Amino acid sequence: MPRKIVLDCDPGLDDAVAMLLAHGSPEIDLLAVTTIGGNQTLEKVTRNALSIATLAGITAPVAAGCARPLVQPVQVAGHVHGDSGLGGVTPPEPTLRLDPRHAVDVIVETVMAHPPGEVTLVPVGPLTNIALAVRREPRIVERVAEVVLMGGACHMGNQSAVAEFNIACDPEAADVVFSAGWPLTMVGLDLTYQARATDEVFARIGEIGGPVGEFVLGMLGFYRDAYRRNRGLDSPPLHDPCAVAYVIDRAVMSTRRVPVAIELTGTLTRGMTVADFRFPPPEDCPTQVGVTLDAERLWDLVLDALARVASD
Ligand SMILES: [Ca+2]
Repeated sequence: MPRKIVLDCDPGLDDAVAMLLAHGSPEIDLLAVTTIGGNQTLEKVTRNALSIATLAGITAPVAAGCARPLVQPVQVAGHVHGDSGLGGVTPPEPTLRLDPRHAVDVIVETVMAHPPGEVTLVPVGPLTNIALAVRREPRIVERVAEVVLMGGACHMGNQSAVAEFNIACDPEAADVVFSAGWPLTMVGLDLTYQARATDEVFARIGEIGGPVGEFVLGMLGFYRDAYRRNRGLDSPPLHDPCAVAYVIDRAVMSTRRVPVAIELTGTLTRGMTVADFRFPPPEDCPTQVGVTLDAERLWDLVLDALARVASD
């Protein structure tokens, strides 16, 4: 049975690949795509989600969520994802219509419409929609199969020295999501920095061709340039697909069970995911973090999925 997921995202270059990975994998049943302001404004990321859905033939509902975080002002990542949010690539004009419902309602309705333990939430952007869904319908916490999110970092951040972008965008929302008590896997920077799009990966994507292959190659070229410029890295880490990959195949990464709390007040550390590795985790610890990635396995999953989408 394919795993049913709701992908909550802010496309975003790596989000776009996460969408294509979910759509192109027979192990995943993509029930809905919900959007959240993050890498770019809500308006732009929602348009991007619709464009990617159009390009890939995704027919699941796409619904727009929150334009800004719960408490702090909005911040976007144009220096990484470009003014459009998809680098220098012009995606096709969307033909898919936006679902009229708010993303928070789509998340709640989708989870509640399925039997307990069936729907997995995969947030790969700031956590505002997910936090509001918990507040709107607390029963989703018991009802989901699990939450597998891209965000956070146990050691080095990217938005600050210790905070990762998705969590730093809306720490209060992250606090709600991390303390809810549902089974939660944090696929953080420690893990995703092992998912490097190397020259070999670029060459494999180049072989896919067609509109989908060209689109991904163009996007990732922009992304690679941004990481060279901003970080001095030749092979950029592709964060968001790692969370989707873990839903497809548990063997793609090792995990460690550990309590994780969100720092809300530190002047230098706000938005940090504080993972407490000191003791054996409590028996009922609901959170775990990704530790070691099987990069070869990840890229096989991504490349196979892209090839499937391209040939459809
Ligand atoms: Ca994202």
